[in-house]
Amino acid sequence: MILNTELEYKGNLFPSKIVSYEKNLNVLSFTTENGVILEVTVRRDSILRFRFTTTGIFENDFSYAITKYASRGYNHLEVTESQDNYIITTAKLICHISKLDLRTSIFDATDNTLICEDELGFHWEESYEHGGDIVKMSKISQPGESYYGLGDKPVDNNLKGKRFENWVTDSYAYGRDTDPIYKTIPFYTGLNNKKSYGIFFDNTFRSFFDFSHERRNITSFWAQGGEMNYYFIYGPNMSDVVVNYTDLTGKPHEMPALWTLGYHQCKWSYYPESNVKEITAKFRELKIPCDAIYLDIDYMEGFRCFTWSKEHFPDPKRMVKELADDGFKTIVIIDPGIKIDMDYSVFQEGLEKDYFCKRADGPYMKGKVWPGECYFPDFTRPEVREWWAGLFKELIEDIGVKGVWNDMNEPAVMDVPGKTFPPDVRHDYDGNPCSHKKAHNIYGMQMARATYQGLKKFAYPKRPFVITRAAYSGTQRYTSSWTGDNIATWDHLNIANLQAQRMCMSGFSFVGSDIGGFAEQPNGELYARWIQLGIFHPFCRTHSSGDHGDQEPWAFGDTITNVVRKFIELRYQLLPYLYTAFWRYAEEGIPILKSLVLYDQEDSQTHYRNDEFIFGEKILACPVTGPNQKGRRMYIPRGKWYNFWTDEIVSGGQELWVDADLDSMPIFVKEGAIVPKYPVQQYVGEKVIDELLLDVYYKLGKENSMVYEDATDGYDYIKGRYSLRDFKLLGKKNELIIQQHKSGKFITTYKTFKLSLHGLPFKISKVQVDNEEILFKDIKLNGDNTLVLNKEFTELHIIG
Ligand code: MIG
Repeated sequence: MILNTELEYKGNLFPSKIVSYEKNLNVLSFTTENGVILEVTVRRDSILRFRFTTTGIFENDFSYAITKYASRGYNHLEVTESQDNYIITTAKLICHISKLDLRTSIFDATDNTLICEDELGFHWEESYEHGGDIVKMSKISQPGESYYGLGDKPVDNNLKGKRFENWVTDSYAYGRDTDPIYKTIPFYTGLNNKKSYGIFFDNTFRSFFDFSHERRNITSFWAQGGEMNYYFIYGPNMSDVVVNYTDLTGKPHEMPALWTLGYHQCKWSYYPESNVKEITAKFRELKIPCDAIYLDIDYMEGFRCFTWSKEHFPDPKRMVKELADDGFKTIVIIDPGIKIDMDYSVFQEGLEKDYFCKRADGPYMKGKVWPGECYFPDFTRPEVREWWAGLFKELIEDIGVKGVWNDMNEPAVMDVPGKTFPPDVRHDYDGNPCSHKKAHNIYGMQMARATYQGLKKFAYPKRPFVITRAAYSGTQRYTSSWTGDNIATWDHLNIANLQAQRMCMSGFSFVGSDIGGFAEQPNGELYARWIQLGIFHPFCRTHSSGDHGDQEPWAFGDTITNVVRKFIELRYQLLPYLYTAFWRYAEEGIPILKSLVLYDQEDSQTHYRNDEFIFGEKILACPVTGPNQKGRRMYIPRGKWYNFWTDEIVSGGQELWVDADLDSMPIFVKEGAIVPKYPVQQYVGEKVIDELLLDVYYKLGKENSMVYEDATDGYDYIKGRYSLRDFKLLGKKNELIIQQHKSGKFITTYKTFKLSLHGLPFKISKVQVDNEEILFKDIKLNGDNTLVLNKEFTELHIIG
């Protein structure tokens, strides 16, 4: 990582010895003889922030990534000195700071193991080209250490041996190893000796990470400007690292409406109106569940945002209502480029109010996108975001559009080198004026944020729904996201799997890929296999560029249609399960998908696994990733698992062959799980749920499960109108006990549970509910090990 400039007289500069130290509550400052200041903030026992300045003064402390809702506070803080070090001790960490050169080493406070240690530590190089510093950090990579995270990088889970760049980029038809692509999430977790920590380098300039690539025993990161400013987050469980990173950069501000977790259909483009109607009608005719239909850029008048093509969509309000009556939510695309056109009110207003980005010397930032020459709002100004939010009034409140899709917000510019703004463009950066070098990576985030504010306001009392392509850390607070312009190939199915897992372990769970591939045309088999993967992604949408042929569930003949329907139906059955996982993500920051390493880091077999993942808490899924397969080998994590299709029980900690013809895929359920299911609906809310199915998987021993429900939309849940069921299962040789603890004030429409008992090792002779023996005729015990009973029990005994 010692990247010297070509200019010989420049090179790495280093802090010298500490000459003064100050402590201000939880903020510790160390000043060196050559004027470097290191400020260490103890945010929590497990989270330390390191910030360096080389000029003796810090910049205004401002971050788009860190949420004001982040938890703070620690149980213990003590600073001592040894001959060579200052020593910071919290309840979880011990941090040594070398008096000689500010290098740090961090240890686990409970057993003194070394977690992470600087090599050169902080150093910098003066930026000859643009001024300021190129700020650098290098750390020692322990033998056997693994690395994960970094957002949407299209590579295998374990990042060891690779180098990456962070610069948000429109990447049409990217492939494996293309770097950088759409998102910048400068957060990684390291795992060594069964202990995991995370580093979040909160610097929005173009940045780089090198994981033992240039030098085998060194991991480093650097940025082309700004401050060396990073958070060290300790686990030792990787899931706690991810949870704490998500706490720091924010959880979704609200639950998504349940329909947003349904299936979405998209194409570039469905138009005119008659074509949209044909598509939606076909879903209903073929009984393939679908909740959302998308309008890509052609719905507009000459690609002008916030307009409708009179020719193709003469009466959008009527159309949107008719679609809604049939259960379809309409989602429209909105790009950042505003067409230069004096007769276009959005342009006029933006110009009058001086809301568009400008070049360093004053002219507007002019760039070509779909509408032709455009200007671009400076979304880093609060008043511009507010204006932008206001523009959604008609679209949402009047016309009834239910979601907005932000594309091209890298920002993408056509026909120019670099495919984006030049570096001199100025931004307000919320009162911290700067160039595009600093604002580039957060531009799309701020656009999505402004869009979110508009939807939140005008969709009220319903919940907002936004999708974005570009993102920086923290964007998950406002919006969902997709992985951009992938290709209809088997390798891209693998990439989609990796990207969804990686985004989830980077704090951003509401993601999915363009199912089937955006560019080119999948065959039916690839499409079906991709749907099988896609139903396990938090955001589930088919999208394609359209010019390569049709990509609807029925486009590949009946056999494929039937497979696709079967899996989308499964998605709809699992909605309460997914909704519960989402609630845990929104409440606690627990990722919705868990790569096996995140699920069981102590099992070193998981450290290099890519294909298998845990969906929610209890379901193990693994896509089939190649053609002509009748099954595949996969790794089953430790513990016992039920084959979802056959109920056969397998023991984990080993690789197994699993059958999976085209109409199947490897799915397992953790023993002891209680999985809630709804009946198949063609769209969320089609049916009143009059019974909740609980799939109960017997286990000898204990297991907890949860079911979260609410009104599926709106904000009542925030006031306590939700229903949370906590189930404790205890299986004995001759008895199965389920305790239910219910909280929240929401009353579900159903009165009964239908329990489906899997793997029960005994024949039921007696059932007791809340200490009273229930006659079989009252609980409807069916011959197939299902039983129906009142939802209000607190303790159920099923006795053999
Ligand atoms: O330059 O709006 O990634 O999903 O269909 C292409 C047209 C612009 C790129 C998006 C894609 C969308 C397409 N857009």
